[in-house]
Amino acid sequence: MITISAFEWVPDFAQGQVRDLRARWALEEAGLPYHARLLAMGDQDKPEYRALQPFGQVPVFEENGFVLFRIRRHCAAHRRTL
Ligand SMILES: N[C@@H](CCC(=O)N[C@@H](CS)C(=O)NCC(=O)O)C(=O)O
Repeated sequence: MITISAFEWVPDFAQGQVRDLRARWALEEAGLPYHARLLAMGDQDKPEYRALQPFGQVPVFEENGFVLFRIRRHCAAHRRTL
């Protein structure tokens, strides 16, 4: 199962602008099931998340131990489907 990280909460100005949207939209369009890993405030600074995304940003794409944190590469990873 694919997991995409996202912030549990963002301020109004950022609603609909956060980059997990692109990955999630692409997966929805492709009909690929995924799990959203929602980060609470401060979770992005925890060592376990920094190990996946050294800048503490979203999204991170995870699938069977394969991890990506650049959004355009998320789509490239599934280019045969997308
Ligand atoms: N190059 C990264 C950029 C990701 C990015 O800028 N994420 C923003 C949200 S749109 C973020 O997590 N910002 C929080 C922060 O930088 O602390 C990508 O394309 O995935």
